[in-house]
Amino acid sequence: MARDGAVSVEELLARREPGRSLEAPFYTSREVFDLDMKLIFHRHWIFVAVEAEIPEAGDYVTVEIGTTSVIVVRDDDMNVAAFHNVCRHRGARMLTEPSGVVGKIVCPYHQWTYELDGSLIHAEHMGAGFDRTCHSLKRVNVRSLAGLLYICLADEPPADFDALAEAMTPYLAPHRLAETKVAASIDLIEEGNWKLTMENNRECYHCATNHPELTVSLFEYGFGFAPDDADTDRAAAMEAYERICAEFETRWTREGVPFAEIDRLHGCATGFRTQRLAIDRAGESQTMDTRSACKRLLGSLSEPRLGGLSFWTQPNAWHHLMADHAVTFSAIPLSPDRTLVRTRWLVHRDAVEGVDYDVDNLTEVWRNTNEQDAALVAIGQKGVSSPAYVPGPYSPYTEGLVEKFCAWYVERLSSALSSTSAETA
Ligand code: 3BY
Ligand code: FES
Ligand code: FE
Repeated sequence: MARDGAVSVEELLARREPGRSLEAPFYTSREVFDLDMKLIFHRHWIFVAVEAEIPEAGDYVTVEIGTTSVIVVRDDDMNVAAFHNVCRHRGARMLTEPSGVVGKIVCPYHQWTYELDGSLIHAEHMGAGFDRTCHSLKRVNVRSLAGLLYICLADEPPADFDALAEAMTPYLAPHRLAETKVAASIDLIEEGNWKLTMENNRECYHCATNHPELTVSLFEYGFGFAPDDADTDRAAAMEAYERICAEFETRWTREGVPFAEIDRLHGCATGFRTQRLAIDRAGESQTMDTRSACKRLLGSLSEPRLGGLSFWTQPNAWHHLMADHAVTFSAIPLSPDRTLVRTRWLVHRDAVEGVDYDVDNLTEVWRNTNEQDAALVAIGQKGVSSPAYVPGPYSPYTEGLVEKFCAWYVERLSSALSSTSAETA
């Protein structure tokens, strides 16, 4: 596959140097973007929503991945189902709002009507020989991971989601995300390629100077930091951090919440990583005073001082779960240089706004942090678009997880391209 008569994407992948950022076309070219949509976003498990957005039968959200629109709906049996948002008559998009509630799915064009299980129950003027059963909505694979909803647009989704679910369910379960409600939700469009959004998320090299609100609660060592940084004398700070971690481990053990790091960020289709991390000062939450933002704790947790469980999935998500609230993030590519970052703040479903929590206080840290990250991604995109850009080296101490993101991406795209060319050979 030749790109503008220049180096092919296969060649760019083959010559990618581990430990350095990607070459410019990975962030700027339409051809790579289209491959990303086809081979990454249409073939892997993508985090798109939370169960709390669709608590009742008929509640739905629509999700746009490139030109593909998906309806994620709570069906009449209270299960989560997902369908292509494409009418089986002449293909019209049926639900055009980002969210809502429906009794049945009715196409606005000629009123073909579908049950929430996707079956077509009404289609006027189609004649005696018309078989409704052959015209159900096309299903999309959907899985709830303890309340986090992942879809996969491939007919045969990667089977290793089961391994992810098995490993992660004990970590997520105590927070009972399926019993939360969405207290706030913000969509932010970053002016950068989705991989710049993800790379930025996978390091905290930039935190100390760019995130004054986040660094009130966050220990930079937590985020994939490899000790023994030859440049800095951190021995005393690391020792203090380790003492604090030991205190948290005692509380985590008492509370019965798993905390050991799991890192399967690459080498598999459904890459992920998790780690329960200490929080600075009061130790409770990613808030401006590091105390719980919500009085009602999640699930049956009784100890507010639990730090936060961080959970990252390839290719497009990260989550932070504390004792009192959780924040979920998804990145959805819009174009080679634009990415939607959707953030949702979840609190116990019985928590009362104004009594148990204040939305401004709950959202202050990540509202600001997201804006700061968006500005960083935008300057990143501008820089990599310059002819002067050449891939630069990652820090071995603070950017190990960025490398793992890129390694996963290069691995997945290369293997998808080689199987695609084998199929067409
Ligand atoms: O949310 C995260 O996981 C990363 C790490 C610290 C900053 N950040 C956006
Ligand atoms: Fe949907 Fe005709 S396109 S009813
Ligand atoms: Fe950041």
